[in-house]
Amino acid sequence: MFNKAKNIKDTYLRQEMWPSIFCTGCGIGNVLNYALRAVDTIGFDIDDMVFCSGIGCSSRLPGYIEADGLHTTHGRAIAFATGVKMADPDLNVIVFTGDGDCAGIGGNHFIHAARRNVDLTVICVNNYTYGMTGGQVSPTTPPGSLTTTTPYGNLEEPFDLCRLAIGAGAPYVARWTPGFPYETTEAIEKGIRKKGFSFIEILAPCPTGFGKENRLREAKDAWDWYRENSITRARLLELTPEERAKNEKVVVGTLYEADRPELTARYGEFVKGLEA
Ligand SMILES: Cc1ncc(C[n+]2csc(CCOP(=O)(O)OP(=O)(O)O)c2C)c(N)n1
Repeated sequence: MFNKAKNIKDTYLRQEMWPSIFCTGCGIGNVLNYALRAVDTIGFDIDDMVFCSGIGCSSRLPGYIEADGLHTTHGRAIAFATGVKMADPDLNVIVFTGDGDCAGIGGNHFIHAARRNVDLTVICVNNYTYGMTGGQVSPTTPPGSLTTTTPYGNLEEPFDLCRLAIGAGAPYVARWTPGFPYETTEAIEKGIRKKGFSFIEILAPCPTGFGKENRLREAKDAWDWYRENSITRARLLELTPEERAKNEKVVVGTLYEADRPELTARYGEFVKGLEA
């Protein structure tokens, strides 16, 4: 359990970056808080960590952390992170990404890193939209939603990012919303500790981009919406098969855990074999 009293801001953040760029009611700041509390609980030396990101509001997060970071190009966070981890497997590498960054332009890097099982912790802030560029439709926008590029409602089916990660081979996959602070923090902690590709999707409100078009502009409405429209996996399993089949809520919780050989460890063994 994390230390609630600890002043995360003074301990881990670049003071000169304050205040943040995030809009009122945005969930990205919560994600940063939970991620740093997970790091703090594990107790890694921050100098042994690298925070990577692409482009987007969520991708601004490494810039706030007093640690090494790579704020790269749109969609390429996981590719850069893979390079960092392969070059120095002793580093603990965390990726902050958005739904557009991760599953739109970066979709191929995402599935291949999961397939390769590179030891990365990918924290994807899914706000159902391209937040930074003004609220366009993204690969996770729910059908029917209004966005600046779907003014009559989104006609496409969205990706389920967690199912995509599981299908591609990720050995640790979890989904939460910021309304579950302890569970989200614990999921990030587990993801960091996992030797392999960990994917933690955090559904987070974007009141300015997605929210303004979909009656979720007020922070309270958005937070209520996430609470009312999500169900924990544990609760879902308590329902009858008939009730479960009718469930339309987003399932949150640990969605998959397995053990698979990790790439940098395999590569290290391979190199040792050559030297022997
Ligand atoms: C190659 C490239 N294409 C497009 C853009 C424009 N762009 C910048 S941020 C962004 C969307 C970010 O959305 P997402 O990854 O979901 O993050 P969010 O801002 O919602 O956190 C886009 C399309 C870019 N910077 N580079």
